[in-house]
This record gives sequence, C-alpha cells and structure tokens, in this order.
Amino acid sequence: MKISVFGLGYIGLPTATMFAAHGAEVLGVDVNEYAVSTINQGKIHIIEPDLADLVKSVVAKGSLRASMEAEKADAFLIAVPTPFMGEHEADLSYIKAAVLAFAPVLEKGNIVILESTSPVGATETMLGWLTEKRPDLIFASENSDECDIYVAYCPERVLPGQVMHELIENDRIIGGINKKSAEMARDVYRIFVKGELLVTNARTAEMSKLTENAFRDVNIAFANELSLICDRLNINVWELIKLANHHPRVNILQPGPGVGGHCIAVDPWFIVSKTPDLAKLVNTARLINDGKPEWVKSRVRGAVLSLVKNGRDVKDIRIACLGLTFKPDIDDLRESPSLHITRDLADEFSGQVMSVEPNVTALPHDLEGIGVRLVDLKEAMTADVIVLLVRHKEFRAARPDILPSSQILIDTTGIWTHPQQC
Ligand code: SAJ
Repeated sequence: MKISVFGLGYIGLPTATMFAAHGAEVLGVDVNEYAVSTINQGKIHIIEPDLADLVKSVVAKGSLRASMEAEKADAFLIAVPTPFMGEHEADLSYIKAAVLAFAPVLEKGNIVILESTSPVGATETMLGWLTEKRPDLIFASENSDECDIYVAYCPERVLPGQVMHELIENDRIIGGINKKSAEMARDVYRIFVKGELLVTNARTAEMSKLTENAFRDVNIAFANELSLICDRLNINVWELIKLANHHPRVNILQPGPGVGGHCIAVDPWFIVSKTPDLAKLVNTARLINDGKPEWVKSRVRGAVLSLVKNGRDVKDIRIACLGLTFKPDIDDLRESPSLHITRDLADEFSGQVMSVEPNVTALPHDLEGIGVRLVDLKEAMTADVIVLLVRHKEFRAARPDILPSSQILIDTTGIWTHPQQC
C-alpha cells in the first residue's frame, strides 16, 4: 500500500514512520523545507523518544521519503495543524491547503483520512472542497456506499513523550462518512495498530476527540480551582488531593501553573465555539485553567513585595523560573503556561529573570530579547524568588532540603513542597 501523510509534525511524522516500518510505502509531504530535507537525511526535526532510530531505518530502507509535492497514493492522511482564529474558532486553512495539493492526483478507489483535531463538521467541509476541485469523481456520501473516493475522520490520541508506544497500543476511533469508508480506514490503521479499531461516523469521531480532551481539561480545572481555594485556606493542596484520592471512587488530577500544549488548551474551545449557549462547564474549565498563570504571577509579585518590605531594592531582586515547556520532560513550548509566565515576569521585572530548561539548548528569541538568561539549576538556586513551573525529572532530583529564609519558593507543581505526591 502506498500512503501519503500530509503534515510531518508531532503526529504526522511518527504516523508516517510507523506505516513505513510496517510494510507500507510512505511519502510524507510538508511545506517546511527544513523538515523535508532533515527527514530525507534520515534525521528528525522534533524530539520524541524512539522516533529518531525508526526514521533513520525506514529512510535508509527507502520506505519513507519526504517531499514538498503531492504524488499518487492509495491513502491520503492529513495531520496538519488546526490553530485558533477569531473567537477561538478553528482555522481549517491548513487542511484546505493539503486537500487542494493532493486533489489533482486522486484516483478511483483512494481513501482520504483526516486526522487533525477538528470541530464537528470539518470532515464534511473537507469533502466539499474535494468535490469542488474534482467534479469528475464521486466522493463518499452519508447515504450510499457507492463512491470513487472514500473519506473518514480518524483522530489520534497519543500522548507526547509516549507517541511511538501509544500509536500501536491505543484503541482508535474510525469515523467514516459512510460504512465502506470506515471499513477501508480501519484496514489502513490495522497495518500497525494493535489496539481496538472502533468504527463510527465522522461527526461522532470528531466530537469524541474533543470530548476526551475537554474531559481532561475539566478535571485539571477542578484541581487548579482547589489549589486557589487551598492557598486561601492555608491547606497544602497536594496533601489534600493525595488524601481525597484514597477514596475508591475519587481520582483528582494535579494542579499546576496552567494548562498548555496544542491539544487540551485548544480543543475544548472547538466545542464552545460551536455551542456557546450549552457548553458552560467546558467554557468555565477553560477560563479557570487559562487564569492560573495570572494567579502564579500575582504570587510572584507578592513575593517581590514582601522582600521590598524587608528592605530590598526591587531592582536587585532576582527571579528564577524553573521550566519552560508545557509539561515535564519534553522540549515542546507550544501554548506553554510556564513560557507565558516567564515572559510576562521578564517584561515586568526587566533584566531580573533567569530561566532553567534542561530540554532546550537556547531560549526562544523573544525571551532573549527581553533580557531573560538561560542558566543552570545551580545558578538559579541563588535567586531571591524561585518559581518552580514544570515537574522535570532534573528538578525532582534536585529538591533542596531547606532554602535560606532570604529566599522565597513558589512551587506550582508540588514536587518540592509535597514530594510524596509523585
Ligand atoms: N496537566 C496538569 N495537571 C495534570 C495533568 C496535566 O496541569 O494532572 C497539564 C500539563 O502540565 C499540560 C497540560 O495539562 O500543560 C496537558 O498535558 P497532558 O499530559 O494532560 O496532555 P497532552 O496535551 O500532552 O495530550 C493530550 C492527551 N489527551 C488526554 O489525555 C485526554 C493525549 O492523549 C491526546 O492525544 C493529546 O492531548 C492530543 O493530541 O489531543
């Protein structure tokens, strides 16, 4: 089987590689010239455990190639970004660009599979673009299995950092525009998926992806709200959660500096923007999680103020922010609350903020531009205010026994203030 994967990012590249490692002939297509040339050299442009070796081997074998141009294939998979536009609506323009790129090479019997996280109805919208571009072909429609081109929506549910394992082992939802499309898509994923392949229609599959991430967002919002309540009531929230979780039917997640990444901080909005009058809980959870970085910054301001009250000159106070990525032990800075907190603090306390991030070799340019310095943990531990933002393994291992009374620790993760939770 010849498979074309459009979008060679955090999902597209591992997926393309997995197909190539299981006997398919794969072409990865991307608009990013650097990504294409890096992959064709057998290397990778992102960090994901176990991906580099597999890419090296499938490129050497010739079963994975990358290109900026579409070619004929049996199956076309789309794994491009769907960022926000306007009032938290999904921007489907990358999907449209991919579809228009391969529409000219589509042939009878092909299947088109959308993987990108999308609002309900996006697969039907994509179908509209395809139909317009190729009026000579009959595309899948809800009421008939007779068609030239099959169309399905099949979201991924892999966790960054465990993508290679989860791609194979996770159950997967296969939403066909019609029954035959779902069956064909199921056969495509059967190439490497060991988990169950659960067949439904495209709209339910779209909503299911959004639902899973909204569920997690709501649960994290509960933990984040508890952290604010506990702070006011002088209770250690991590101890509280640990105790409450001993109840056989309670499983509270962990509070943090906010929710980041390109999935949980984004996808619930696609539900809200479609049904704003109904999605009240989902909307509130987003607001609680998005509000947490502001609360962390107010805690830092409070710490600075208390040092000033003790006679320190505000200009001499140094702030160390530990962690920049959106979650532990990865290099991904997308929608990262820690990055936003660090940037805003550096704007406010110019030249006084340093950052420790073991998973990057250089700071993003905008942080450097506002005077943030990338330092090691040893130097950061000499700061006046230490803001622990990410549960990186390096930080867990370096938990200080005791900090001098002149230093203030703001631990948004609990790994230093309540290490038993981990
Ligand atoms: N977080 C907390 N407290 C927690 C758990 C997470 O504050 O107890 C924060 C993290 O620090 C991070 C954010 O939430 O900032 C999201 O991290 P995550 O590990 O929960 O999820 P993602 O975004 O890496 O991956 C999610 C997963 N979805 C679910 O678990 C329902 C993954 O399976 C999806 O494939 C992925 O979104 C996606 O691509 O949609």
